[in-house]
Amino acid sequence: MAKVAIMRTLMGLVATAMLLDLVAAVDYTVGAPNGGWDQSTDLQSWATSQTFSVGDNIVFQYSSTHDVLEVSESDYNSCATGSPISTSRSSPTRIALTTAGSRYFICGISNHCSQGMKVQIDAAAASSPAPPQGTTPSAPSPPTDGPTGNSPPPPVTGETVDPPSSAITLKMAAGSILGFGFLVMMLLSL
Ligand SMILES: [Cu+2]
Repeated sequence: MAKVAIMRTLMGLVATAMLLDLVAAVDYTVGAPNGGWDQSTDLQSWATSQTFSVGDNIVFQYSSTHDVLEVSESDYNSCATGSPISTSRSSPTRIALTTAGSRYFICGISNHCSQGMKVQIDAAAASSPAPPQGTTPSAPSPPTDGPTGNSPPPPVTGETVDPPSSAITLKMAAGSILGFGFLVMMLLSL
């Protein structure tokens, strides 16, 4: 009996975690969809067109002729590559935005940074899920008696806004696999 209760609790927890993961986190592929981590993409315009929040991830995808250095603001401004906070040379590089604030990334190869291969990421505090105007998920009204003919069609409330990056599907897949693996491990240990 206890096992069944534990299993149900675990399954509920895993399902909840997967759901929260799906709703909350967004992967932003740098420069996507029309560009990338290279010298020909207007990376600053890309960054300012996005809204990054704590919990999101920044994903750099690049060829072997580039790398990713996280640097200080002053090193970012001067394209100084001598003392990076971190260095990554194997694409894809995935950066988790764990705190609010600004982070600075440059390419450390040759003079790519001064050619524009740099991006500032401003992460906002994780926003509470305040729905935009007009989509307030109010309680569904009770069904009317028969077809009155003048009630508007119900709004589609289950529709999610497409994230700016298509990488959310990868995130969902990874979360599902992790959640399922966790569940199996817990069941085996019982
Ligand atoms: Cu480069």
